[in-house]
Amino acid sequence: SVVLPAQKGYVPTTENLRNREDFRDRKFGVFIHWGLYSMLADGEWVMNNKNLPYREYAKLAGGFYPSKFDAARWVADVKAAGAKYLCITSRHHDGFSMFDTKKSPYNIVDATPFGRDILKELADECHRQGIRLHFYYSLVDWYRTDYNPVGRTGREASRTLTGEWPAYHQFMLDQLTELLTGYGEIGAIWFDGVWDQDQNPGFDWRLDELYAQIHRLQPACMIINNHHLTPFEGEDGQTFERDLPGQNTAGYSASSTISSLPLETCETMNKSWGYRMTDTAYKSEKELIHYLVKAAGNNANLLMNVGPQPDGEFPAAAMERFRAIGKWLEQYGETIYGTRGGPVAPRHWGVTTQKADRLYVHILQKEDEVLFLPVPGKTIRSAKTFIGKKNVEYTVVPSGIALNVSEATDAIDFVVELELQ
Ligand code: FHN
Repeated sequence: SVVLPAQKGYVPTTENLRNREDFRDRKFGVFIHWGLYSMLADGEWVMNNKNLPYREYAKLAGGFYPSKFDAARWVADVKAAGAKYLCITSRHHDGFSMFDTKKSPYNIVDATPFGRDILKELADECHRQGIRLHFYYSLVDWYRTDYNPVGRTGREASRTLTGEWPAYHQFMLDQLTELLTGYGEIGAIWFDGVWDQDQNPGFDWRLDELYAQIHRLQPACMIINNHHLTPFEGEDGQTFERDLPGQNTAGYSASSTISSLPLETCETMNKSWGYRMTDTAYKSEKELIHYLVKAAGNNANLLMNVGPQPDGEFPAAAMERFRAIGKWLEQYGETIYGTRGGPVAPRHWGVTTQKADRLYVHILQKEDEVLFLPVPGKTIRSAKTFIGKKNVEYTVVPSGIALNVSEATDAIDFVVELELQ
């Protein structure tokens, strides 16, 4: 019963609509969860999960010195993975700002010996290396005393809660202003945490004011809000956490629908967002590539997470997977980048993607010798293996196209390329 007013009467500008299509074309992004919590190596929720007193937790800042952080390296690694955008936590639920904010001393420049604005360094590199930059921004704050007291998380007895909500809202507004005026062109602001107040009847996040300010400062900037609901007016994209659109395995609200806005699925490479030393449960290269392909077949992007170490490096296991995906994309990128979900709904065997007159049939799991595509009325010029361009036999019938895929190999993704008439 949270009140979530939309940015009423929002009409996206031409630049915004262009940015949305550009976002869709990029298909693959890297999500970065990095903050003070990384030092405790137990995930980004450690403060809440371990009931850590916020004043003690804040002292981590005095020891934060990621000596190996190199923005150029990060962006180069993200590029080598084949990703085309990056979304980084500007401030997570712990309330620590990873940028040079003037609105609170609790930030990476003023409170750590490192003293560098890593968001600025990253922004400069992203702009230089052609990677689109998105900022994650938490609505929840476990540090500030003016954060609304009645929330689901982050409470701990010693904390004085004043609930001076308007001051907190103004703080967010001011910080968003800083993020949209000091870091060049921002592809998207990615909100998180609406759920923290969902047991607080009548609570109003006043998102409409935040949205209006973002669109006023950078009309092209997309607003994505990980609220797990059907998008509200004022939003420019829809994200699905650990879920392909419509799959609804991760608590996506039953009443929500898939919108016509650009879609994105975010997922972790292991099981954690923030760095967790004990989490070695990394998905295989094949699983991750399959997830990327399935996202594309569902007309969505994949935002794949990495949790950098406290020293500022990406974990070696993540780097291995980055390189593997990058290598795969070097070969198969044409069937992913710039495509949209194809005309055949995702199936057990795989998905289809489409770009101009090309239809790519991604066989992720070969089932039969003949694969039937229910695309009535479609005629094709040719059917070829994407790799090697060998002719694939096919039969066109009124209800669709039957492909002879008896020669499909057990490649990670066996792609048949159809040239449409
Ligand atoms: O609570 C956060 C979590 O720490 C992480 O940031 C993920 C990323 O999608 N979102 C929240 C949970 O919905």
